[in-house]
Amino acid sequence: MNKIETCIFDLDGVICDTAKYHFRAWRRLANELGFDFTEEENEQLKGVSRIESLKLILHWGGMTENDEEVLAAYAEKKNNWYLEYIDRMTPDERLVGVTAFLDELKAKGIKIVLGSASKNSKVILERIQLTHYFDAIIDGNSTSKSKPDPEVFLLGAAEVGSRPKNCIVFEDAEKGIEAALKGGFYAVGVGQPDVLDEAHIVIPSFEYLEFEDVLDALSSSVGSMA
Ligand code: B16
Ligand code: MG
Repeated sequence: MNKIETCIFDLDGVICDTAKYHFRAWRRLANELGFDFTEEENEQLKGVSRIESLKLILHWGGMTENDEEVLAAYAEKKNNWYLEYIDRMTPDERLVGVTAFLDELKAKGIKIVLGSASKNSKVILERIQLTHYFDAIIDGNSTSKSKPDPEVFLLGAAEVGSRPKNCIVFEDAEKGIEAALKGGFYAVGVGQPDVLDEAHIVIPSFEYLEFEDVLDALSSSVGSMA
C-alpha cells in the first residue's frame, strides 16, 4: 500500500452530527409550505448539497417549483434557521474518538484536510473548536461540483501537495465514498457496512481507533494500489 501523507475528512456524520439541525430546519420550511417529511427521508440528504436537498424535499411534498429565485429564497430561509441552530454548537458535539484521532495524526505529521459539501463548515469548525487542526479546508464555497464528483477531495489533496494515492478519505455518505474512489483515494466508510459497502474498509466510529489500525485494515483490504 502507498505511503499515507494526508487524511481528508468529511464534516457532517464524520467529525460531528449536524444532520439533526439540517432536519429541524428543513422540516420547519416544509411545514410552512404545508407538508411534512420523515427522518428516514432526511437520511437521503446526507452529503447532498443545499439546493439539491431542497429540490428533493419539494418533490417529496408533491411541489413543483422551477423558479430559481423562489428556490433560492426557500434555501436562504432554511439556512438562516440552520445557522441559528449551529450557532449554539459546542465542542461536546465532536463525534466520539475524533479528537484523539486528530491528535494522533498531528503527532505523526499527517496532514489534515476537510472535504465537505457544506457552505457552513467554517462556522461549525469554529463552534466545535477544531479549526486549528486543519491544514486545508475545502467546502461547498470552493467547489462547483457535488459529490459523487471527486472535485472537493482533489482540491483538498492539491492544496496540501499530496497525490490522491497518498491520501485517505473518511466519509459517511455513499456518494462521498463514490467520489473518493473516482478520485483515486483510499476510502474509509464511517458508519454502516451495508450502506458503505463500496468503501475499502468501514469503521463504526473513531472510538478507540488508532491510525495504525486503519493502515493495517486498508493494507489487508487493498494490498498495493498502483
Ligand atoms: P449547507 P457534509 C453536507 O455536509 C450535509 O451532509 C448535507 O446534509 C447538507 O445539505 C450539505 O452539507 C450542504 O450543507 O447547507 O450547510 O451548505 O456531509 O458534506 O460535510
Ligand atoms: Mg457527511
